[in-house]
Amino acid sequence: MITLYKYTHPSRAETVVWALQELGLDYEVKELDAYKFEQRGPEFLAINPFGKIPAITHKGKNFTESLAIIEYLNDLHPDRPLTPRHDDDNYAEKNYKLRQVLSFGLIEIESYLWILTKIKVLQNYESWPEGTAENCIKNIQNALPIATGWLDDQDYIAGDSFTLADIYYHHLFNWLKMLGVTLPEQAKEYVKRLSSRERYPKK
Ligand SMILES: N[C@@H](CCC(=O)N[C@@H](CS)C(=O)NCC(=O)O)C(=O)O
Repeated sequence: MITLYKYTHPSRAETVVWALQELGLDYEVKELDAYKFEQRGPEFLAINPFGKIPAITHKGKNFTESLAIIEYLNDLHPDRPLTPRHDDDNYAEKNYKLRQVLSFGLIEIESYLWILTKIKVLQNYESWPEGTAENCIKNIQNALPIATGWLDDQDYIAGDSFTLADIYYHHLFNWLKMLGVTLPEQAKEYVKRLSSRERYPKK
């Protein structure tokens, strides 16, 4: 049995829930209350010493980092449906595309988004020089046309089929929206389309 640790409120862990649903894997959920700092209690620190969710336990082992967890879950499925098939003639190119898109999102969008979150949402914990939020938004706005450009002639962010990159970019775009960053129309439509997938977790 897979145990997923998530918060009582929406967070990155929702990407893991979606992956579990897409893959049809059995799992149980343990919810932590971030406002009571349960992620920093000894019981959870034994699972993730960094004190962050999501984390999963499976076969007595602990797994952390949302994207790596999704890759692990995908590997548990005999068909690995969330990554390109190894027997595909264009495997190398398709896998490169997936890694390129993920790397771009992590470095060119999420890093700024994370700082923006620290400034706008978690003001009590850290202070950042004036103008940092504006710089973050500028960098994100520069990166967004590249990401949405990938959707010009394909339905999915890394190619012609649904991959774990779609789960990740759906999360990134929703996160941007939550912080008041204006999304290109194409990104809004993409989020709407993905949210209507049969296995998208219903709230
Ligand atoms: N790179 C990590 C980031 C994990 C992360 O920052 N999780 C946040 C919630 S979305 C968290 O647990 N923050 C609580 C804290 O820092 O105390 C991942 O993708 O799993």
